[in-house]
Amino acid sequence: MRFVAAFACAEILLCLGVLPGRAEKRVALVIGNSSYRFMPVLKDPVRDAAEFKRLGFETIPVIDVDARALNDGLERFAQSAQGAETVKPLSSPCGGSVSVSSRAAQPLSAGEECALKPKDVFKECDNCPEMMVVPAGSFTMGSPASEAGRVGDEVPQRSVTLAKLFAVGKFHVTADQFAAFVADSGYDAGSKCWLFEGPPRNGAGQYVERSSRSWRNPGFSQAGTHPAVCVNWDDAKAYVAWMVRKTGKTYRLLTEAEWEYAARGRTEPGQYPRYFFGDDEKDLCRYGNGADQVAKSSVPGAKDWPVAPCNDGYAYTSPVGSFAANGFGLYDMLGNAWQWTEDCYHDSYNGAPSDGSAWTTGDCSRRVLRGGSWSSLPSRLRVADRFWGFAVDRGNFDGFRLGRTLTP
Ligand SMILES: [Ca+2]
Repeated sequence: MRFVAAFACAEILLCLGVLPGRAEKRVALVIGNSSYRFMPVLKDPVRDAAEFKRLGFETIPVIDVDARALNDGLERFAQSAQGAETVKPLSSPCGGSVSVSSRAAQPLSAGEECALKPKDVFKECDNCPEMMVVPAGSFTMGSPASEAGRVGDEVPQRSVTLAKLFAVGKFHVTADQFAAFVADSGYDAGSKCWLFEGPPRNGAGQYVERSSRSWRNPGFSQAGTHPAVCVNWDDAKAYVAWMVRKTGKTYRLLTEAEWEYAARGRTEPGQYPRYFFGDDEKDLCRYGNGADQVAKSSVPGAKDWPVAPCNDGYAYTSPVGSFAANGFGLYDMLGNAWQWTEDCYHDSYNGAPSDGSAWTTGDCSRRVLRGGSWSSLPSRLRVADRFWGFAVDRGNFDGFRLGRTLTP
């Protein structure tokens, strides 16, 4: 029996050889095609082929040829390698990377998806959100008893493992992106929304539901690059269903565990600071848009808010990506607009899944919101903080970002 090893293989260089000491025959197939868009190009396939020949390989060079000649080369290789036993390749057949700047906005091919690695960014249709690949890992979900501002629904702490890498919206879904969905699908996202309103004279404001308010007109001025707000959980799910129809891919909301993992930006269990960047509330204004000095001075009814001791420049929503990213390269994981997740709300983690999946049993009229918003005080911007909303309610502080399962 011939015993053949594959080694030194790049995407477009396939080589088989016989293990030392058991040599009968060595065969190398070198494919160099400079028009491959998604694969690293061999710098000098002609030299590579010559080098294999010098090493005693029967070499089949297939370099910049048409489909027929490529097939001929593959056939010759198949005949020469017939009966050979292949030992595992020393490099992955999915070695490349995918960059949003170098590819068209179209669904990923199987090869592109296979090649993804953490911090790769892709976009699968025009007007669709950019997706960031985050690594697999484990983390400690919930907050320790010692954490300032901690609330009772953040316990018990537990270790959660995300066994596979997955993709997370680099930003919130923006007003422009939501508009593209509405225009394309005819979806009706309602005309009533909860707002924070100040009293006619000085005094504390309150949250009220108003008609004639929607994502188009949330009660403050927005550019298309701001997060879509006044969207309820059902609206977010409708957007997700549209993305699935449009791309054929596994778009979805993030699970609550995935959200907290992605917001932490850490892949090891441990005790973490309150915010993904540390504990100091003064730094909040570098990493996100929360209730800050400018909100306190310009939002009617907010003059008594115990806001962050800094100025982030925005009283209401801000353009997505205006602040520094976290360790996974994700923007606005704290502040700007609360983010709907898939999970039904429970008032503790007793019985919660530990594999990163969504908790979808129990009372599902309330769904989990995470991350805080432009109107959130520093304690509500803690990564471990949890909030909920009725799935049917819209608020001008609520938005969402996408998740996507990756294959394999
Ligand atoms: Ca702010």
